Amino acid sequence: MFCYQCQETAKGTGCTIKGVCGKSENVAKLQDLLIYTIKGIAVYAVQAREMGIVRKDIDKFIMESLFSTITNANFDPSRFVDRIQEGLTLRSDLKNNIIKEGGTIPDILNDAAIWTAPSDEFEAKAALVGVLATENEDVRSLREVITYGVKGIAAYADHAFVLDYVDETIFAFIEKALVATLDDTLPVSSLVDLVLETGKFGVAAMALLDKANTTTYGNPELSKVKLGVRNKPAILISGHDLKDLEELLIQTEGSGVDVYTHGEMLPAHYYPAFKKYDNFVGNYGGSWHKQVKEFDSFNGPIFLTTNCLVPPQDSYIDRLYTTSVVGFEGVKHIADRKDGKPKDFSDLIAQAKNCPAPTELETGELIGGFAHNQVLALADKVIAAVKTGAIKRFFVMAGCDGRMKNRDYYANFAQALPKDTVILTAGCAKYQYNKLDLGDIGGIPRVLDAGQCNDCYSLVVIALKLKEAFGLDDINQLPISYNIAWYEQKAVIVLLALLHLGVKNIHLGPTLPGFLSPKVVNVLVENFGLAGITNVEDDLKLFMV
Ligand code: SF4
Ligand code: SF3
Repeated sequence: MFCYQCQETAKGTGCTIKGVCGKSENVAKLQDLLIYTIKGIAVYAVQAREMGIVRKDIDKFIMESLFSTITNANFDPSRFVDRIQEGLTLRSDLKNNIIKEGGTIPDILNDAAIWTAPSDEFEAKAALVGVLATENEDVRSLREVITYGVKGIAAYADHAFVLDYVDETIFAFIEKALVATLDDTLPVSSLVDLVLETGKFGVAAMALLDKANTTTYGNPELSKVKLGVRNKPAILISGHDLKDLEELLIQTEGSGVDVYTHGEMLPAHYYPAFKKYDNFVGNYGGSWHKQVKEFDSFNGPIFLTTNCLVPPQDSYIDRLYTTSVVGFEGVKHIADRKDGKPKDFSDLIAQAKNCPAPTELETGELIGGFAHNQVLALADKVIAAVKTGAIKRFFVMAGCDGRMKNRDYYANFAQALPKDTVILTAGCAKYQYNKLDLGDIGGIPRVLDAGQCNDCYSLVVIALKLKEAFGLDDINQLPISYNIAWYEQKAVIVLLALLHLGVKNIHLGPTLPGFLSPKVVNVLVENFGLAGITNVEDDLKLFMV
């Protein structure tokens, strides 16, 4: 196997025996083959689209397949075998569709569009089509940046899709980009352009999801979230899917079972729509990698709606449930919605009733909900604070958390920041510092949490509004520094989105991606001032000049 799509990849260069994330060789290969399969489907999808044939089933399949291969989403080999088989069937169906509508299939097609094999030969096929099949390291690097960016787009588009928000141009781009990664004639310069275009569609996907979330559940607002527990049995929900949460709250209401959030579901507490549920108690624990300890002491059922799932411990595996693209062998899976009916959580609720209440980990509360609408409502105060010098600088410290010890850089950095600075955050990176007492500036908290990783979009909206308010021509003239932490492929699309918007001098850590070749790093350094991190002291000096 070879996988280097996440920040924790072995030695910073690639997992070759088993994933640091726990992904087996078998699953890694099947994921490679699934990506290859959807690239083949995309070949026909691009042609079909040119003929005016738009197939929702194809778009959905490609989107969900991409999402299922992101880090910590699905570890179940049988799900990938099924998906590849379904993909091959869909591919011939789409091909026949084109022929039926009068289209001509070219005589020479990429192998991705024509290969076929029985499932017992999938692994052998996968070995020929993985990441390393592209020999030139710069071409490979650019192809993978595009592929990982598209995985991030797919994840966000999928959340919007669940809420019935769809943008056809996003699907068209995903398909075009996938086909481009098969094209050996494409010059490096075109691949670089495509990387930036990927960022453009990352912005589109995040904007779409923002619209879907805020239209459906209201604008996030300044909220206090409890960290303690009550003395009632409960269900813990994690991941990013708000519709799953809504259905769970409806079904648990009045049942005597409480609901708590974990990891990236924390920002759900900021949405007005969920505040009416008395049994929606608070947030339990920290970011995704803490789950191996915290799921045990939660005592009740745990429901994983999206990434990040880590291979479960025996102590709670029988209380774990997955849904949609998430999966793990031997873990119960909640079936998708069918015929307009909600998902069925009766098994979780029944199990919860027989479990003890959660063991308390901490007490107190967190403050959050500073997405664009809330921050803009405070704009006068914020602008005045900048003008008087009470706020000297903003630090965007959004992105992911991770299990490696060197992530404490972010906690130390947050603590070392001068008291006249404000942290803007989104994503699970915040767990490194959101429970530190960093105080406030004239009533404005020093950590402003916009929400989930996709809510980085909010931070961009805020930056653009500040640019306008200060009458600046360039977003880079604002007193904002970017010290972003990344882990998986949603963070890749957040980075590409920021680059597309013209944000310069982003610092990315804790390490630069292993999938960036030295030459590609140079392009990003020269054109965008991209940099890594060093140590808190030196980085602070650099940022505060
Ligand atoms: Fe390794 Fe990350 Fe790939 Fe898992 S997702 S196999 S940790 S590079
Ligand atoms: Fe976190 Fe997995 Fe990236 Fe959504 S939950 S930011 S790592």
